[in-house]
Amino acid sequence: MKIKEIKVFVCNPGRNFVTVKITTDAGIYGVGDATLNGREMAVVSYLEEHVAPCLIGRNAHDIEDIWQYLYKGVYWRKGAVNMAAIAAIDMALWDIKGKAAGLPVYQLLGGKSRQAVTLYAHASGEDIEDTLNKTEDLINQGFKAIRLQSAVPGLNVTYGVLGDKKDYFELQGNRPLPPEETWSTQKYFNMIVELFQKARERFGNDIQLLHDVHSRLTPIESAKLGKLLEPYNLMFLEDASIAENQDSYKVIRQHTTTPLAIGETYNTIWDCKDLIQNQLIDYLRAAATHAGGITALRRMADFASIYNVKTAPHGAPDLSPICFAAHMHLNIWAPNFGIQEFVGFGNEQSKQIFKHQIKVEQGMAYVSDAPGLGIEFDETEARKYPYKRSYLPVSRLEDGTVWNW
Ligand code: EZ4
Ligand code: CO
Repeated sequence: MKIKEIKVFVCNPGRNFVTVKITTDAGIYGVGDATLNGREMAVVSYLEEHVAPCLIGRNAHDIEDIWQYLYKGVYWRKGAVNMAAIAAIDMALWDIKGKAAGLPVYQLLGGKSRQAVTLYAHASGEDIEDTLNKTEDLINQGFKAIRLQSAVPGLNVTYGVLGDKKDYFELQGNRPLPPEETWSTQKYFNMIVELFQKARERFGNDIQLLHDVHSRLTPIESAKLGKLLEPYNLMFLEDASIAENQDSYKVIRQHTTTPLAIGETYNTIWDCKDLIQNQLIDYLRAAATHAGGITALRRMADFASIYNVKTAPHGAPDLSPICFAAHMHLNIWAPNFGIQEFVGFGNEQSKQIFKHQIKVEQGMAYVSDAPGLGIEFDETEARKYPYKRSYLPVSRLEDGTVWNW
């Protein structure tokens, strides 16, 4: 079964998505997600100019060999653009193999380790009361784990809430230049403990609570936050600090028993090898789209399992539903799966482009039993919503210093 054609699509049904479609001479095709928010066209060009020509005529069944060929053969290993391209090719090849075998991808990985995938939803509010009201709505929908974010009083914009989100949605996925946001650790600390204290008062101890710091704190500030939040028993604290220096998590770890999660920006196992083998984290958030696909994530999950680290794949709206489908197969298989982030399946336009049978009920997701990844990509629908240049925001301290991001 030879690779005959590789096409790359960029569509924007509210957000940009980069999709790869591989067609074989057997008529079977597969799809993969290569979305890299804010740098989409770099991946498109990388795929079209540099990756696709090398793959035409190769055996579509040779997933491992193609992965190694692209990863090692390039000489310039790793990197977000490179790994997103490899990831999309890899996902599409798993999709093809599953379709050829007549089996869903999770069966090719080793079968189910569980019947359903636990999800955590987002409650992002303009103030504490708003966040808590949104949390209550999600509890009423059946979610048992919820990520709480709240705007920081005194800052013009807080990432992911308030100004940031409004700006993004009003412009309909088009931010021609990066907006800038201000950060103050002091102001954040004044809000964050109250948020979780009130959440526990209102919702009791049975619900799992999570929080994403978006890497805005230094290691010692993270250590302090972890300690302050211990009474509220978080499932995990995400991206407390940047860990380009993986040793920096030793500072956090030695001070707090709040579980730690990191990894949504990671490209390879090398970004988290020390974090995992020194047991400095509890959950690995690497995403199939950004860390080299199903082949790479399977390997990372196995490595993490040796050190009691669970998987908790990134599930933000800037990953396409193809990535979510890939995660579903990994999640239902991985013995050390922890939890999956979930923000819905996008708007109506998105749902017309990406069609699948994943069911969500009472905060749990049920994998599709369709062969392959179990997701269809409608090219004609996608063409109706062309690419729009759009950036993630940049963060600065109040004195103007570019801050951790
Ligand atoms: O900042 O997907 O856990 N989710 C997140 C997201 C990310 C965006 C960046 O591309 O942190 O909001
Ligand atoms: Co995050």
